[in-house]
Amino acid sequence: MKPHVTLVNPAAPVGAAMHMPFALLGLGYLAAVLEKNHYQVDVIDCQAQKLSFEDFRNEICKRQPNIVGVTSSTLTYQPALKLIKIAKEACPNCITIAGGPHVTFWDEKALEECPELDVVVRREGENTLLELVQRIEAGKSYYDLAGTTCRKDGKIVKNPDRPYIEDLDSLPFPARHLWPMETLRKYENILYLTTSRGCVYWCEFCTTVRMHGRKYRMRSPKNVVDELEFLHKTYNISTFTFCDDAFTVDQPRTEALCNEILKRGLKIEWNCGTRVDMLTKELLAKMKEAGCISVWFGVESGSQQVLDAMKKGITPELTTKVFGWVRELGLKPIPNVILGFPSETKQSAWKTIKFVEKISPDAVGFYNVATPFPGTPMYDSVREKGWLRVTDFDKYDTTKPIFETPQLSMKDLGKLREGAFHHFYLRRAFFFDKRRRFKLSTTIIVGVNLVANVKLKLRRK
Ligand code: B12
Ligand code: SF4
Repeated sequence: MKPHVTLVNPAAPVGAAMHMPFALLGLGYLAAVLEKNHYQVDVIDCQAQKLSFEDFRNEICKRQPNIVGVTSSTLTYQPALKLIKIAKEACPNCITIAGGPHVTFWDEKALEECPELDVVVRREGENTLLELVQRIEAGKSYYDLAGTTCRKDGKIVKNPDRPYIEDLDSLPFPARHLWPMETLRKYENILYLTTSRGCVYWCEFCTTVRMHGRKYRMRSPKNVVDELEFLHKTYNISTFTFCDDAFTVDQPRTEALCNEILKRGLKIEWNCGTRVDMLTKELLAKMKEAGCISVWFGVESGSQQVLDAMKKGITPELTTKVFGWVRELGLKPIPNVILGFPSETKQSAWKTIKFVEKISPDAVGFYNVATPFPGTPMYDSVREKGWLRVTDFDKYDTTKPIFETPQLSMKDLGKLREGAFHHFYLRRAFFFDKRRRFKLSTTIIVGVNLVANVKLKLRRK
């Protein structure tokens, strides 16, 4: 009998900062590969469907799958373990699998911490999950399966890594039809897709490059635009977000992708994220012509010393120059910032806050708190130095201080982040901007941020 597989996305812990729900690409790809191989597969997205643990129990009880695969980031790791426990109670014969950027680097610990968990799939999951399901179907053992960590005779066995998928065009498009797409579009009328995996940089805080490899693997422009066209026709949606960490690593490919969008006459709008050192003004102009409206950048810091400590490989001068080009062309640049990276001081943090206000006076700044995710050099270093103070992963949502250094306490870091938001929204330049003046949206943004900061303060007391 062909196994029935249920893939699960946990909800974030209560109180964690979270994005709008959407059809997750990781689970979407896994489901699509299983469907292509004629397996029965469905998705329970606890976040999108607003399911409590008890709702999940009822849902999984009804479905009685043979295999339950749960995804998790660090933030959703503990909820994921709870779901796995519930799944095993509700379907005692099912095989439970966990995958994603947290368990990839927490594999042995996850199996120790959760007796109900049978297998961890590390890194990219499509081929590993398919082979695992095929072996289960054939009644074969899977204890030696590349890319997994599992149990054998009461011991935890870590099998070798599986090579990455080189030909990304060979993958089917994510199985978004397994999500309640009409409900999701009420949250946001945007679709997400990704055109590459991996990155050529090696930033100290980054999980992605350690998950998907220090090599940029790309889908062809034709394959990407086929997906855009398919999504546009199927869901009648015209706004897209490219989730790639660095969309423009291969600039000729980005240009070819834009040309393909233009050639097919697709009337769409999109945004993407990239590095400031991987763009030219000409490429930005081409991107705009092809529908790009805004670009996210990992600005991270306004201090060269902190950027160097992060191994980010950029300078504030280059960031300023590229933000200038982006604005000149009428695109919206959005800076992503990390406050509190080891070696940060109050002075360097304020330098960053002022820097961001200078280069991006009108776009909302994203001030993340440096968060040491397992698998990164930052995590190892913070632990080795004895700086780690918060080990409850439910708090790892990048808004809460997790560690302190001799240069910066957690209390100061928390205050700096609050200060950054207050400063950003209460500047004359923002509030009295003629284009925005008297707008309800400005009042709401400022109000929401003030309330959030007051709540944060109260929680900390
Ligand atoms: C899109 C995105 C989001 C989206 C959706 C998140 C999601 N759960 O997919 C949103 C905007 C909501 C988001 C929010 C956050 N994100 Co985010 N996000 C990404 C991003 C850019 C792309 C994810 C993606 O689609 N990748 C492409 C797919 C194909 O890869 P994948 O998701 O890794 O899935 C593969 C494998 O992991 C594996 N796999 C995954 N699940 C499972 C399950 C099973 C059963 C199996 C077998 C295999 C398997 O197989 C999949 C296919 O190959 C990644 C970076 C990246 N490139 O991955 C960061 C990333 C996942 N995010 C990160 C972070 C930190 C966050 C936030 C905490 C930040 C914040 N303050 O908002 C929150 C936490 C959200 C949450 N619920 O976990 C970190 C996670 C680090 C960690 N250890 O947890 C990453 C890796 C970025 C980074 N630079 O380090 N994020
Ligand atoms: S450039 Fe971005 S994706 Fe690449 S290693 Fe640095 S943070 Fe990660």
